[in-house]
Amino acid sequence: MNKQVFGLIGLGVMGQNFVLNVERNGFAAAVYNRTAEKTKKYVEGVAAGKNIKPTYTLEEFVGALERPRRIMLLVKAGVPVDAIIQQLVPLLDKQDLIIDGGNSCFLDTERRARELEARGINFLGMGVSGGEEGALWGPSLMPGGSREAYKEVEPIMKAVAAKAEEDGEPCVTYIGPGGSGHYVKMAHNGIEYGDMQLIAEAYDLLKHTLELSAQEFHDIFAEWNKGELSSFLIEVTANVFKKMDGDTGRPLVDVILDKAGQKGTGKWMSENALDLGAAIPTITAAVDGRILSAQKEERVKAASILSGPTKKYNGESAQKLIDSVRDALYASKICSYAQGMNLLRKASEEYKYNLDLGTIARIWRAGCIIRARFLNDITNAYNRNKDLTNLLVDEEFKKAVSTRQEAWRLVIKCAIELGIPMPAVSASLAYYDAYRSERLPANLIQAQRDFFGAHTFERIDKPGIFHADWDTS
Ligand code: NBP
Repeated sequence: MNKQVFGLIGLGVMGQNFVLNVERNGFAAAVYNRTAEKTKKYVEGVAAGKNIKPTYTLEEFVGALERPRRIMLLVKAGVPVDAIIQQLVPLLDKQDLIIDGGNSCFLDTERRARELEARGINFLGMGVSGGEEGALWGPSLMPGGSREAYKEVEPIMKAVAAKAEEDGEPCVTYIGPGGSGHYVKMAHNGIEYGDMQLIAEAYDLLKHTLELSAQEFHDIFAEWNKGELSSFLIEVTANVFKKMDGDTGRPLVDVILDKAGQKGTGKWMSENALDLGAAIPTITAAVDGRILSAQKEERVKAASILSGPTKKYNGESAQKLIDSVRDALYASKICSYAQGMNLLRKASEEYKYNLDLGTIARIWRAGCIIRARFLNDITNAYNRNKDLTNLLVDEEFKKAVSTRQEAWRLVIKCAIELGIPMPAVSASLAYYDAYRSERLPANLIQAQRDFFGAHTFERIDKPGIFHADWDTS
């Protein structure tokens, strides 16, 4: 009897859709889920009549697959991944491959790769982006682990991945060894946090200054989606403003509670950036923004205690302000990606991932949540100089920021005057101003450190390590 070429464990929204995608592309699949009813419902429902074999024990699942087996896990990240691996491994043969397609922490992936390698089992940690629609019609895939193991599934992954509009290239590439695939997925998600916060801040400023209607916001974001900001997230935002609430007749966005949730990948990125000594202030501001938003009850109390400016907006014309906010958003986005790519560069050195940053930007062009026209510009920047230290010093990005900085500063000035928080837009500008500063006030910090802790300092006029006797003038 013919065996199936691809096995999937975990029939959540991602798993169900991913298998349909695999089967639609001509690969026979077997599926297993911890809760059997879900498997039954799946194969009798959306998967009926397709070459998708249901299995109800792991033994049956493993027995249904051709060797070396290709098994992908799409289960909740964390303990469930270890639990499934533990149950699977005794049933597998050497050279079989396990792919963890969930949002696992890259450090867990490093550990699992070591443990499985020691047992002769191949392992890939693969970031999958694009949500349920992406899983079904073409996600962006970030596989990391052994290159030989990737070769075993490359034809399947290239077939199921999203294809870039510009050149039809599949949005998947071998990322690098160990946990690099999940590392890059983590960075993708952190950048996504940054994009979403920046868009929300742009909306907030315009809402408070111009008191725009949902229809006007729809029109503005739809217009922005035709230009340099063209992206999935701007398109989603435009469409959000069209949705009306059936109960109240108001725009749905206006009745949604202002408490943002998070599942941790943004926080992981900020934590890791601190570990590696990489500054990602825009992305961390986005994580902080979600944390502050979640403290709703405290904010409501504080709102009746603390005061801010009372003045009303009385600045530029509405159109000039809208255009300035668009420019501020784009300049901030460039800074955010500069930080994200810089973190990837540092991680590549630290963990020996040998990441190709231009190619990573290329596989984010379609399928994933941060897909955007702008990613072509990033790939082009790395094509011009593969050792680019920071996107901001690329000729094209330098121009893009400098032609927008007047508008960028105007928007932040307006936010400060009116007391409207724009933490991510402001963090981007501060990053830009700090990065372009030949001299920062760290001389004073070094003096303070030497004063109270004899931490020593270097001088600008001669080499060496110095300590001053601060008690004598
Ligand atoms: P969930 O993250 O909600 O996980 C549901 C699946 O995990 C079900 O099949 C469930 O089985 C299984 N599972 C759990 Br929970 N504990 C288990 C255990 N101890 N042993 C075996 N199976 C277990 O599903 P999802 O939203 O489809 O996401 C899957 C992965 O993809 C996650 O890592 C997620 O972070 C990642 N991801 C999700 C999205 C998205 O948009 N949802 C996007 C990108 C990546 P059961 O049916 O028996 O409970």
